[in-house]
Amino acid sequence: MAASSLPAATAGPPVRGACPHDCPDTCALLTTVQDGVAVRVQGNPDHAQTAGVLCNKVSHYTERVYHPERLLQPMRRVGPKGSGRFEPVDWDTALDAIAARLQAIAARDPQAILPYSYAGTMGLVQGESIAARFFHRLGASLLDRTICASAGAEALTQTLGGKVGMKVEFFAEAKLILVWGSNSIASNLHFWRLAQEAKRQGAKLVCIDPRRSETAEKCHEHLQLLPGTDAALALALMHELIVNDWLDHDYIQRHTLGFEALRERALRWTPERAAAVCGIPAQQIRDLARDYGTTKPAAIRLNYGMQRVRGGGNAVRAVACLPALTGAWRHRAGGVLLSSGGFYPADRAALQRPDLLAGRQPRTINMVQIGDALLHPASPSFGPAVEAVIVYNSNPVAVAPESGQVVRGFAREDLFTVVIEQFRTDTADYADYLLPATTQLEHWDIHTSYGHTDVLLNRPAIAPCGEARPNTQVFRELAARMGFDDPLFRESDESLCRLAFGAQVDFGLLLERGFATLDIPAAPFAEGGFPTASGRCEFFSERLARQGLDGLPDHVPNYEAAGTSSRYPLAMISPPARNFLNSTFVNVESLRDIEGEPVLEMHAHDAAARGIRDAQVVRVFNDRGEYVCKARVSPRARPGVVNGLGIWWRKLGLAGTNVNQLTSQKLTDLGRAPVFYDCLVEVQPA
Ligand SMILES: Nc1nc2c(c(=O)[nH]1)N[C@H]1C(S)=C(S)[C@@H](COP(=O)(O)OP(=O)(O)OC[C@H]3O[C@@H](n4cnc5c(=O)[nH]c(N)nc54)[C@H](O)[C@@H]3O)O[C@H]1N2
Ligand SMILES: Nc1nc2c(c(=O)[nH]1)N[C@H]1C(S)=C(S)[C@@H](COP(=O)(O)OP(=O)(O)OC[C@H]3O[C@@H](n4cnc5c(=O)[nH]c(N)nc54)[C@H](O)[C@@H]3O)O[C@H]1N2
Ligand code: SF4
Ligand SMILES: [Mo]
Repeated sequence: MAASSLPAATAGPPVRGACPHDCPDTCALLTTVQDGVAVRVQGNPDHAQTAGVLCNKVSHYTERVYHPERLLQPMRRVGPKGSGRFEPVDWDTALDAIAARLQAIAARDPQAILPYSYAGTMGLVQGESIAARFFHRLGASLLDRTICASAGAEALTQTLGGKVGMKVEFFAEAKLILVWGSNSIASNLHFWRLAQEAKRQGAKLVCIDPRRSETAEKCHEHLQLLPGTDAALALALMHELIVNDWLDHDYIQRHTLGFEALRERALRWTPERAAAVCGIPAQQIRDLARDYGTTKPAAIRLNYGMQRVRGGGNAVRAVACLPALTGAWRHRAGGVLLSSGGFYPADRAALQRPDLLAGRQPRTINMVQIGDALLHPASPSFGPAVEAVIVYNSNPVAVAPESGQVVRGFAREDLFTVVIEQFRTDTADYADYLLPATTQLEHWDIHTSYGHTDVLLNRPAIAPCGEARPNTQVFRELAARMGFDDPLFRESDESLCRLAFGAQVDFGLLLERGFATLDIPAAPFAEGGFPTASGRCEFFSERLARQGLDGLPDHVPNYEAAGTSSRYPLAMISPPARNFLNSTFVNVESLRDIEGEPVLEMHAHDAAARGIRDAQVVRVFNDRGEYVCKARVSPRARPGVVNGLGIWWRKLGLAGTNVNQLTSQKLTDLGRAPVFYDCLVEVQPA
């Protein structure tokens, strides 16, 4: 471990930490340690957003940390790629070999080396700090980290000026809440708590989701639209707001840009037209518009469900325009929240040091298209073939689209693959060297959130298990072996935690309480002041228009829209299973037991038409591949849409694949993001 001036607390009061997972709630943790062993992980009752409650997954955290299959020592591949056969080696042997190989490749062209990482931990330090410095100094290919949120992020940036919105705590005071594209009970539990509070105070809750999710069934209304049709719905809502004059003309005039153009566009979207596109009754759209236009304050929890289709960016733009039309922003319990990430003054450049590129401009590879990238030969436009990939904080073989291609890529015998992991995931099976990583209970980190606006500090509660090391330490040691001798490669984790916000956040307070609240006004856009260039909510985006794109939000149909193919008549979405977090936790037995087996939810009509009974094993397929799972004939699925709950480890599924065998590597309209829920399939009894 890097030297640190503060000892990790190992006895006495619970150790304050932060949940590392990719979840908007970013809970404050309290870990009870006895004799050096973490015996319990609980929510910190002093942290308002956590309120002493954790989800079921992280309540089971010690099972994950002390799991019998935790990787506890470095391993070297002995069997063929993908076989998962390894032999233990010591750290020095592994790091020497990796450094030598990377050096040899870098001597020809460092761009042949690709880092691959995402949000296994959301921590700023165990995420991209020393790792980014290392790859920048090396001149490796850059990774476009688009696999989750970049369509919505780009859409918000073009509309509101950044990843900003309502403060989550004020949803409790709203009188109308639209839960749009989110199964909050599964994936945003602490928001759901606030929505429940609002409900008790008389608020109406409306869910907009193709699936009758756990959340949808607990709302007053559910608009069960077809996947990828949210922009049409939002435009029809605008139509109704305009023709009924449920508009805040003063707010529009003073704080928005492009109303006349938007008005003209929206007037073309009658409820009838949208109803035909969305596959829902026109009256349901009219009723929602009346509620939205006449209830104050009205709040929208906009989430990721709608973004994972071709028109995901436009859909977010359309929805993000609504609160400015009605002036909902005037009230602290009005507006929209997609992500609060843009409020944080984190100094990512200080952590990641892009200046180490020293003028070089390596190519950028989109992580969504890792399958194609690994199989791409050298060419003048692409650059060198990828010769080495270093994976940390991610499980691409399970989570990236079109897994057939991803697996073929990782199976290349000439590809040098290093995986830094806590477990032997589907991706780990393809490693040449597999290095054991610490968990959140074993390392320092500092966290922003995309659901609230507090900063959280995570102190290690226990010593690293076995020979596991923090990501930072792995990259420090590789840097030393590659001759990168600048002191910035030796900076300690605690010092990186301090650097993340510099003087902007009181580090003493973080050490003492574990969290600090950013100073943001309760109703940040009550008087406009959006962080766009114009300072207004931009209905019309000049910036998009200059790129040759539509300046206004519009409905962009799916690449693979429901009902457009006779061979593959069913639209498949693959939202998360409640007891997993992406592909994390699939190997924790107590959680996997609750999920049972990989399932595909089907409407009774679609099942009957195919002679499929409940619990029958089925083949789900399209031109990209095939996935075997169990059919669950269920009212959660609407006719024409099947729900393949994710994201199982391939090797723990029924026939060695998961839903991503079927998804495509195509990209969204904005933000270069994946289209996981824009996917046509057919289903047959297996
Ligand atoms: N338990 C659990 N929590 C998680 C995760 C997890 O895997 N498990 N993942 C985490 C991550 S990485 C993220 S990004 C967030 C995601 O969190 P959210 O954005 O809240 O998304 P989900 O819960 O995935 O819910 C998406 C919902 O959108 C619906 N949906 C699918 N297509 C469409 C569409 O076209 N339009 C509309 N309106 N809805 C659609 C799905 O049926 C699903 O109910 O959750 C995080 N939290
Ligand atoms: N079909 C379909 N596919 C999807 C989605 C979907 O809804 N449907 N959702 C997409 C979304 S929203 C996302 S965000 C991506 C998520 O994709 P990923 O970010 O790859 O998420 P996980 O599957 O949770 O894998 C994270 C891995 O990081 C490891 N890890 C955790 N902490 C550390 C650490 O400190 N060090 C190291 N070295 N490793 C660590 C964990 O053990 C885990 O295996 O998946 C996407 N894929
Ligand atoms: S996964 Fe989400 S809800 Fe669960 S403990 Fe972590 S931050 Fe909280
Ligand atoms: Mo995500």
